[in-house]
Amino acid sequence: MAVDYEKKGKIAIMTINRPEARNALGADVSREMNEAMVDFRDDPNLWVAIITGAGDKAFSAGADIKGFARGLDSSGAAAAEPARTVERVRADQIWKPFIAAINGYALGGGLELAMTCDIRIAAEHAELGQPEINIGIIAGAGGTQRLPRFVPRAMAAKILLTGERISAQEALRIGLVSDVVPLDQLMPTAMQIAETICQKAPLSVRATKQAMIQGYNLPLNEGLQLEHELAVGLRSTKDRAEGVRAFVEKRAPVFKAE
Ligand code: DAK
Repeated sequence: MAVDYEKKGKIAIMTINRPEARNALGADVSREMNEAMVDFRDDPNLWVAIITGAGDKAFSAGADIKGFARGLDSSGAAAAEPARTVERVRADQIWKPFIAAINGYALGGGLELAMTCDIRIAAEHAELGQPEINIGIIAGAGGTQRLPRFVPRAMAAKILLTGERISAQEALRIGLVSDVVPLDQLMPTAMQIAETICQKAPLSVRATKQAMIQGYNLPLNEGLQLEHELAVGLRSTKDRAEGVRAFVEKRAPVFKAE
């Protein structure tokens, strides 16, 4: 399998599994990641997903450059397929939250995939970058658009225009990741964050993500309107009644995504 897909309670774990190719995003990864994404989106018992890479070298080194090379050797059409992986696998089109556990290199499409996740945490030795310009393409799966929105513009420009990698510590400093931890703490930390989110009201979590993502590109007034509509939509949920009742009764709430 090019992607290992596990379920631990309410948490789905998607592990890109091509460590010998630095978890490059070939067509097989694309297909299996899409299947996992659809299952996660549609399974009511799954509330949070973690994406990571197999081994300790790479989260993902990006699109499969050898696939590009094969495309150059033939019609050229095949070259487009690996690149589309990162475009199709977009965690920011599913309102359940995603955590990227960056266990090594996150380069090109690998970083673009991590940037579609809501929370990014990195192992201490991880390196992040957009090296596409080294091979005559651009960061074409969202990199030129998301990176300047996520970090200060001067830093985004430096990363995108030099193709140089930055360290996990530098990624933390500029706000591209939220946490840097020793490698052996990476998955425990990701699981702990996921479990914390799983204790919250899931419809509230999803509405919050939707409001953040859809609101980002709206003028403030329209963003506030969207927020208002999502807030009103939650007023009649069973989980809201349960959350309020549990607070009054001084007990932990039992949320059911209803
Ligand atoms: N693709 C295919 N194979 C890769 C690979 C990749 N991206 N990265 C590494 N590998 C393979 C290597 O070829 C090598 O294979 P063998 O020689 O063993 O057969 C094996 O993985 C180990 O690699 P290294 O020997 O190089 O390992 P190191 O630890 O020394 O270095 C590295 C790791 C990740 C720093 C280095 O391999 C590297 O620089 N890799 C390339 C990273 C890169 O340039 N990534 C950007 C790819 S372009 C688009 C949408 C999206 C995209 C494009 C267009 N459109 C919608 C149009 C996205 C583009 C990209 O992501």
